[in-house]
Amino acid sequence: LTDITEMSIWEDAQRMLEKARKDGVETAWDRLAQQTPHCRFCELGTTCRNCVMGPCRISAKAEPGGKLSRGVCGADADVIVARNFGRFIAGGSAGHSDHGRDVIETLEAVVEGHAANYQIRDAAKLTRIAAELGIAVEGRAIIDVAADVVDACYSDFGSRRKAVNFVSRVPAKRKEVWDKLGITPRGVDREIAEMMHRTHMGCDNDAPNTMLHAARCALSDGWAGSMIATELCDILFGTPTPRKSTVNLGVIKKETVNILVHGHNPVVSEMILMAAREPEMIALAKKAGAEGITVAGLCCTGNELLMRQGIPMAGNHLMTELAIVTGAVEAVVVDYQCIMPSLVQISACYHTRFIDTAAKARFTGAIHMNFTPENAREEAHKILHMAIEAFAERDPGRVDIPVEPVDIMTGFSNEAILEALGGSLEPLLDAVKAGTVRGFAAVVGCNNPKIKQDSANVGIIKELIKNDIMVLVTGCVTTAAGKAGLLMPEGAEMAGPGLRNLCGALGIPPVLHMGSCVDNARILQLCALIANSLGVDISDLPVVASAPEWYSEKAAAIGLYAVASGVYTHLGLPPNILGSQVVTDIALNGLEDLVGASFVVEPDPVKAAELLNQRVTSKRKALGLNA
Ligand code: SF4
Ligand code: WCC
Ligand code: FE2
Repeated sequence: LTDITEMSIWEDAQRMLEKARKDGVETAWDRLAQQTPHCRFCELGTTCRNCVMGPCRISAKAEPGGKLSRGVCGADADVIVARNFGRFIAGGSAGHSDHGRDVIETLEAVVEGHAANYQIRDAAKLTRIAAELGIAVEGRAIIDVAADVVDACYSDFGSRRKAVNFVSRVPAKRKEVWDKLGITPRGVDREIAEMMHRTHMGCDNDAPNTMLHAARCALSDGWAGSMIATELCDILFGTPTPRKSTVNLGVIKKETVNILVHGHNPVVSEMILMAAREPEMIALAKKAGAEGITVAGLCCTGNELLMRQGIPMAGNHLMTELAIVTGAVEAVVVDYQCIMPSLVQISACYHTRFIDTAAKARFTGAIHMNFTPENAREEAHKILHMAIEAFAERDPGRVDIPVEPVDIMTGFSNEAILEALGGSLEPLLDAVKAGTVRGFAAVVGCNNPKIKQDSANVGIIKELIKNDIMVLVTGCVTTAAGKAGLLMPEGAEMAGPGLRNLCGALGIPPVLHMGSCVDNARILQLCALIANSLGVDISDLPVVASAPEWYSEKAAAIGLYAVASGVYTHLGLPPNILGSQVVTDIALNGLEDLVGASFVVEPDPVKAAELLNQRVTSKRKALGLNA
């Protein structure tokens, strides 16, 4: 891969890739070329390192029972692939859920009175969630209610429950499916630890059984870990409401001190933004010769601040390296997840300060700030000072900001959607029944340098809206959709007639931004709300999902909890499971019989959209609606 026009569909990316070459900066695409071809055994999922009798590998050509068909312990390809997949899912579930736990700890610090800079910004939502969790709210101080919510959320992580709290949101028919299979999620840490246990040598040596637990583990992420992260962040930072912002590398301004926030947990980035908006900081920046301070987002912490505060988005996963190459970034402030360690080296090529903030996600060569709910404001101030200092070191001769920003709309929480509809889902359901909106597709996930950046993300969305399927985006697909003009009401011109009319009437885009990756929990909840109001299961709805350019363990966990919740889910490239026919069959077919939905793998965006469209059609017909 040497042709820059084949690496990304975007002008800002292509221009920065050229500059990176000129500046001697290595990117993920360069390293992918060095790593290609990848180890075939690992690609197929048939290597095992779970004990030191190995490592073992199963030959793709091995006859059953023949040479190299089993590891030293006797595990065959099916067992090894299922175990590897199970641990992959456990990793992703752990990421989202530990993030959720950090948010609980922040709310707890507020309750205990030692996090002066955080507060309960949405008390009404806190009361609503408390009532949902069966906590008394009448006549009680909000802080006491919050204390009980903290306890209830912590209890979802342990071993004392038969089911996590928000299973109460799940349609009855779905609960029956889970109970019958024994995959109702009980506790987040429990399901993750059990996955590690089962995949130890000599435990779960039956691939289908391991796969079922992988589903349970993923469900504990979607309906507890991620859902808690979303709900408690709304309580702490405000429930998103529709607002306007901008996107692409053009949001980085020549004239301002530029700070990029990257990672996932808004507990850090909210404080950076708060400090950057303080008049004394802005005055300091002006004294240093800048016109002001820009805080722009990368990946999901960017999505969190975009949804709630309307900050501009500089880019998604594969733009994180390229954003620094503009030469106009004073500081990159990271928390955790999806942060390429290469950013430390790239920052060092410019005047950029690379600052990590989490004890659990440190980067060799970074400036480390130990952020806690207690010291957040002081640490944020120190970071602002560093960024302003760095501004003086910027070399104007090396600055290139390649494009003008594109306008976007954001902030479509379920609460905001309901409000826009006048307080009830009925108008939307009527539109679905009439076929104005034929169905919904959640298009989510990452970038992966194996795929031309955002070609599939944008390609699939465009095809879906043409077919009057309303698209919901989260995570890194957001930036892709935004850059393509799909997050503005005018984007509806690219939609089919039904969706175009509806968007025109409501003044909304055909693609709704619903948040970060943990905010896929919002989409789960929306599905449950729709299913409950129709008295059906989620798997009966004309709802589909897609992760066209996914790369991470977390994305796989999201995909699996979507499927296990009844949503047919497309992946643009397969997980490393193809070395087992049994596991591959379960993922692509077997799950359909078990949970009423399955995965489908298709690299071509047009073909993928057609498969999703067919699914929507068949679900509509089964509900007795016009196709
Ligand atoms: Fe090999 Fe079995 Fe050990 Fe895995 S668990 S490394 S297959 S001996
Ligand atoms: Ni979520 Fe994927 Fe982005 Fe990371 S931030 S790259 S998991 S979509
Ligand atoms: Fe994310």
